[in-house]
Amino acid sequence: MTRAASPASLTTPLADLQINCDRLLHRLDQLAQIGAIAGGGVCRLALTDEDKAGRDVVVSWMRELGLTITVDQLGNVVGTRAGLVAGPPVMTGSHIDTVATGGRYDGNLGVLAGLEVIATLNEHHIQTRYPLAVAFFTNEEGARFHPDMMGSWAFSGGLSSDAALAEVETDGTTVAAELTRIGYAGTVPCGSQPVKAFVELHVEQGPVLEQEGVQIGAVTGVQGMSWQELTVTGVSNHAGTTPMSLRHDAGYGASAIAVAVRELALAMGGNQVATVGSIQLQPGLVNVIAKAAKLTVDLRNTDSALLKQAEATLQTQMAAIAAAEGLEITAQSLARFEPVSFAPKMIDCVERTAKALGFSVKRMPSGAGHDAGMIAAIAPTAMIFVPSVNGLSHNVKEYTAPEDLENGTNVLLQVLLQLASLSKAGVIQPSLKDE
Ligand code: HGY
Ligand code: MN
Ligand code: MN
Repeated sequence: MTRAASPASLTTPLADLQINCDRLLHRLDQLAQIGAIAGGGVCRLALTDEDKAGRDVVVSWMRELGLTITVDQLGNVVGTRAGLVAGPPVMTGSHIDTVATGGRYDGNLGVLAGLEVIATLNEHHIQTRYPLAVAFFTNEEGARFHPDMMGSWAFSGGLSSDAALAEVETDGTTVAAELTRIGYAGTVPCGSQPVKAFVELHVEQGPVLEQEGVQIGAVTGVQGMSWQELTVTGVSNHAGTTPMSLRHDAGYGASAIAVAVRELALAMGGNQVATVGSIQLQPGLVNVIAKAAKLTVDLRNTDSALLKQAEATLQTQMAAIAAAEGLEITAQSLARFEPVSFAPKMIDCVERTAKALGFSVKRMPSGAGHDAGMIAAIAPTAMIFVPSVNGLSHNVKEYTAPEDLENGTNVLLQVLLQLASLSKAGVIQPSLKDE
């Protein structure tokens, strides 16, 4: 732990309280065994058997910690610790579903760090003025069912649970059927659980903190994102006999779009990023000109107008490619979120707390989408970032050093204490047991 001896400038008398990093690391390791894949990564796609197994373990830890558990219609799970006064909780949390080639920290850290905060308060018999809650939200990754942040979007009332439940996966199963199958089709209506404030601890998933040698990120917001699935339709033909001038090659069309996507991001510069993450050709044979292609395009920008500009540029380029090659190109939106800015007071709290604990801290936007970006619609929200080694994420080699995990969780502890305990006197309410 590399923090100042006593962070006197913190506004709570529990500023010296620290989490138990070994316990946190042990839980991270246990959860990472569920869906473990070669290379130290995790594959726990939303609503699969692995997701169920992970959910069951986290719920068992919530019960051990004495939390009251609710499960809503979309399988969002909230564990709540009573405060001295009743009312909406100060909430932390994230997700435990992963992409197919995921790491053990993306999402999982935010949930398990929340449980570590609860465990620390329990063992020190500290009761907060307001209730505290730890949540994990369904299908944050959107890797199996679209859109991503599905659970937290519905939890915050932005997505109708009926629409989400009806979402169909490529193998034909629906969210509703899978939630029932894994036993997490809850009854609490989505959008019915108010939240006093929300703070999410997450690995940065990018290179900035590591490159600048900064310990904590005080996240200012989440960039906007636009996911599309494009279908390119051409004419299948013989690879050997068809002159180039007579081809309507869907494989070429998809490839030309992929190049155009990269070029539009480079031409725009700034925060614009663009990715073609998946391309499938039909029939996908070496000597057959592809008759069809399906590809996904992920566009992101911190600026709403520039994101729209990127979408419009892509549209123009697709039309030109279609005309030149004699193809039909259609687009279906899979997900689209405007950029989100977090509440200034919440960002200040994270930054002030990190500094008071003796950590270097930097304000920065999030390149990745997060549940916090959805909960910000219903509660003052902040995020805390810790460094990702080599900026890697959505990669089995995702790694964050134990010291950084500990630092981030201690910042989370102190931020939650401030948010959940500010009484009129501005002090922590000691547990009633101590009196
Ligand atoms: O795609 C994202 O940014 C998030 O990991 N779902
Ligand atoms: Mn995540
Ligand atoms: Mn992710």
